[in-house]
Parts: sequence; C-alpha cells; structure tokens
Amino acid sequence: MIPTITAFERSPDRGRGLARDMRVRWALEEVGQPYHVRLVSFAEMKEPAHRRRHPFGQIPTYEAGELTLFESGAIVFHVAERHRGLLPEDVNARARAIAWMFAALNTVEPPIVERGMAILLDHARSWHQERLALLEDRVRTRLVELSRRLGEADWLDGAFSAGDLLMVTVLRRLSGSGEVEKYPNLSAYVARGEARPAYQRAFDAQRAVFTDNPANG
Ligand SMILES: N[C@@H](CCC(=O)N[C@@H](CS)C(=O)NCC(=O)O)C(=O)O
Repeated sequence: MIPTITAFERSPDRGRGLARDMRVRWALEEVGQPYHVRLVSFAEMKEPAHRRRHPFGQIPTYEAGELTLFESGAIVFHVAERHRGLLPEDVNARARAIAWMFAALNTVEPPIVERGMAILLDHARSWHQERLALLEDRVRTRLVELSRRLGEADWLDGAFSAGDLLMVTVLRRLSGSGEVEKYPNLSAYVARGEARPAYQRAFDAQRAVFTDNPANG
C-alpha cells in the first residue's frame, strides 16, 4: 500500500525544505517507502475535506488504507515503527530515540517557532525588538544545551534515528539566521543529516514542487 501525504501547493519557504512535509518525506525515503503527494492550497487546507484529515487545517497528513494521521511527529513515529532503520531494536535505545523525537518537537522546536512567528507577524509592533531579544535568548539556551549534549558525537544517541531526523529538521528552521552556525558541532550535525541520500531525495522532491510550478516564475 502506497501512502499519500499532503504538502503545500505553494510553500511559503519557496522550496527550502522548511515545511513539515519535509520530515515525513525524509522518513519515508530513509525506510525506502514510496509515497504519493497530494498538494493543497491554503484555501483547500481549511475546507471540510482536508479538515477531516487534519482538524487544524494544516499539512502534513498521511493516509494509508483506513488510517489517516496528522502531526508530523506522529507520522514519522508511525513510519519508524512499521519499518526498520529509524528506531533501534534494543528496547532501551529505542525508548531513548523516542525521547529525542519528543525533545525535538516539544523542547527545541517551540522557541524556534515562536521566534519565527514573531519575525513574521509582529515586526510592526512597538514591542517587537524587546520581545524578539527575549525569544532569541530562549532559542540560544536550547542550542547551548543541545550542543553540550551532542559534544563530538555524530548523532544524539548512537546510530542515526528518527530523533535525529526530527532534530535536524527543527534546527533547519533557523536557516539563514546564523544561530546554528555559532555552534560548530550543531552545524556539522545538520550538515550530516542533509548529506544523507534519503534527505537529498526528499529535499529534491519537495523542491521540485516549487520549481515545477509555473506560477513561481
Ligand atoms: N505540529 C504540527 C504543525 C503543523 C504545521 O504547523 N503545519 C504548517 C506547515 S509546516 C501549516 O500547515 N501551516 C499553514 C496553516 O497553519 O494554515 C506538525 O508537526 O505537523
């Protein structure tokens, strides 16, 4: 059964692979699972047909047979559970890899998203610069902590896992800010993720959605 995922018809990131379908595509590529993509416009995402797939009217979603899932973390976990290669066999190592999945989405991603939203939506507010400084501090705290824990290791806990896959995609959301580059080990960690052939296939596929759309000139 070939699953179908959803992605932006016109991603605001202009094909830089920052939208959350990227992590799902990457997971599917890592395990060698082919997939179909249903592209949705912003208007379609808010219509009942898509809200049946995703209660919050967002991407990505995942459909395979009778199963419909939303939330990128839940989808990556589902893929990792059903295929070999993204979670260790050893029970304790598996639990630790899952903890890193949660850490990526629950501890590291929120301040990064808050910072991004503030830049996007609040730049005209009188208090913007003051709040941005505060949010950037919160991001830096997490980066310092993550950098310390990663140390000289290639991946967060032994072999590459779904925890690394999510963490790399979360750190990539800071692309262009120069923040990750302040921590050479984190920068190298992201580059290691991006160098994986599965990452590159996923990246090229999402980029093609942007480049193949004549409206993007
Ligand atoms: N926690 C959700 C967040 C989903 C999300 O924010 N998706 C964004 C794209 S990366 C979206 O659909 N934004 C459009 C909107 O919210 O209208 C996940 O990880 O899947």
